[in-house]
Amino acid sequence: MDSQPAVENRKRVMMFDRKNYDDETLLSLYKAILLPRMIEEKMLLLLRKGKISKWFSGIGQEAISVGLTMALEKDEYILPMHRNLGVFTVRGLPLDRLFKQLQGKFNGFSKGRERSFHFGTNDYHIVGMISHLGPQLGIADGIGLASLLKKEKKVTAVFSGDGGTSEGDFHEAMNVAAVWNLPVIFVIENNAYGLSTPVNEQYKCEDLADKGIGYGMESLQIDGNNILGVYDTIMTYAESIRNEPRPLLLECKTFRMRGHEEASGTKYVPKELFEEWGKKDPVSNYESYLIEENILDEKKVESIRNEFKNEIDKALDATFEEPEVTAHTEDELNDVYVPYEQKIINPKTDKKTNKRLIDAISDGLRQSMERYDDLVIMGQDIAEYGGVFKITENFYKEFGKERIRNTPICESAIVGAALGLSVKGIKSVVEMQFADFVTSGFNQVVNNLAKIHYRWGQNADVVVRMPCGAGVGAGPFHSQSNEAWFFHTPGLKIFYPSNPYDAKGLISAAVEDPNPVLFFEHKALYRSISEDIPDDYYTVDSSSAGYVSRGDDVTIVTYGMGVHWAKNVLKNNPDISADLIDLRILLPWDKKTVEESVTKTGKVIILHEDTLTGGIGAEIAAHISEHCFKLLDAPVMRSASLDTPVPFAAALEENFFQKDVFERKLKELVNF
Ligand SMILES: Cc1ncc(C[n+]2csc(CCOP(=O)(O)OP(=O)(O)O)c2C)c(N)n1
Repeated sequence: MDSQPAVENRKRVMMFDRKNYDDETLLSLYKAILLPRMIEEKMLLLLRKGKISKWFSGIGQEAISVGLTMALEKDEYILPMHRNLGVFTVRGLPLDRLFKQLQGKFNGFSKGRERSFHFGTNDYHIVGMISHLGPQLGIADGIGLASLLKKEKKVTAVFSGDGGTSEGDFHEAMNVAAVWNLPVIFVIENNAYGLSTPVNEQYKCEDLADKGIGYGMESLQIDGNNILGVYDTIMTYAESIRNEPRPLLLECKTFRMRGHEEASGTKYVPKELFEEWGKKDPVSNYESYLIEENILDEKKVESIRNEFKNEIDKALDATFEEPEVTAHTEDELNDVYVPYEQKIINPKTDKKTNKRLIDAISDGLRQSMERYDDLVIMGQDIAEYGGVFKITENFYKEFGKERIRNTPICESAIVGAALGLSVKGIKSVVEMQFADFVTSGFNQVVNNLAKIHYRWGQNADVVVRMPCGAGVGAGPFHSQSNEAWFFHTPGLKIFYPSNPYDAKGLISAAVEDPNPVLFFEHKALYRSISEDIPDDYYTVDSSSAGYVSRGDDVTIVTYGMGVHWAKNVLKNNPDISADLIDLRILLPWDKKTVEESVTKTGKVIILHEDTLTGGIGAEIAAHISEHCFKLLDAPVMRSASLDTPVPFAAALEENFFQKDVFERKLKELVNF
């Protein structure tokens, strides 16, 4: 550790304006800012003794977390970052539970699964960060949107560091909040460094507050070390925003008085800066001010300190007394998804209409909108334009533009916003214009939607619709089958219907499911297949695969377009007697049905449109080889598209699919 000047300047250099705030308020602010400081001082001691592992210090920045949290109402959401201990202490989280969280104990807030402040708690209206910093901001948009939709007159506040403002997520979240007039306060804690990077290497504009102008939102810069200033600013703006919803960008100038984290040192920070900012210490300046105002005296300071010291020591004792967490595999696996037992809903009448796959999805979505009167659909061009595939055509007339929301081209912020809606108990469907574009929201899907339930028990009640697949001459970026990217991520569900009946029943089932579902829709099937499907609302079993045909010689496991390719090959080869299994649900996939069939046939081939290497077929093949080895009469085979990007020209695209290879391999397998 580098040596740093102590922060114990009793001389006051900061000016305070108490306005009309009474003594009691001023004193409560003092207590609120002192507690996190004392906790941190204790933590730093423990760190040196090796009793705790890592610490991101907020010393010198406490006025921001504390002033803001004190000013907001208790049920207004705050989305803090890694230096915002004050948010947690002001919200009144029991200290022993908070310390247990910081120490990875079971009785913290994440059963030992998360580090330090990477957790949330709806009891205290806090949504914690993930390591990636920026994705927080989009979630705040969703919570703000929920407040608007519920007409709640509430403000949401979200934090970013100066470093975090360089992320695309910052831009997207600000833009969405501005366009939608969301009641969100974006707080930048500008503490001069992002890890070792000084602000002049982070951004080019004069002040970060200036960025607000570009987004068309109000913005201002304040002294982040002045607790009264922060408190008063938030009090004033929060009240105004509650009544006239709109975003605010608030840049709080402050300084990071310690290293990025304790082990990383501060060699790169000029000593003079510590001296300069040490004088502006937010706790000692405010304490001196209150003493001058006769609201505090040395005796009272001592008694408050003693009280806090006892509280902290007691909570730490309880924390260290709790044994280290023990692992129970079943409990770990059980918390990946929010517990949910699907109740399959049958159509009320026998009435049926012939529908194409695209109409079936549209039908299921419309009826889901009727069934869940707060369900929101978000996507690019989905309102008046009806979406590029017209799946939501005219929806806005029936359900309004509040619930059928056109979005800016901000995939990350919108998936984040969907998670924010879920925090507030609102279901949502996000339409990716093309499944390919999910890459721009990838982080939110695999790190936020997928992991949040396991991390701290919050579900992500979100469906992401994924128009996918090739065969439409659309080239490498409008044709991909990218289900395998998500198949590897615990916490997600993947539905992939191959026919109109399943498509309607599964989109409805996806909306019913409180877990995050990626819903794949093959574009080339949208208008090429149709069948009679129920007019009424219904859901399809979302835990099992389906048999398309039954036979004895061989098992074909496939899904999506593969089902149609396989059907065609079997039609042309009536002598092959095959169990054709349509997986329908790729994650978690139905092992039982596949194993049952392989037990009968002893031969299996897995077929998919996605490319071969690392595809879903690889996992299924590995599973069968491991668990059904003794039942097999031939090697497990796979057939998939070429390991290349999807080409544009028709002849190349057709070759990419390698359909003839499937037919050849199938025959080889049957004759093995
Ligand atoms: C996407 C991403 N890139 C890099 C990092 C590594 N990292 C963690 S914190 C940090 C600096 C953040 O700086 P800033 O946003 O200013 O917040 P501060 O730590 O100063 O409070 C970096 C680079 C990360 N967590 N996430």
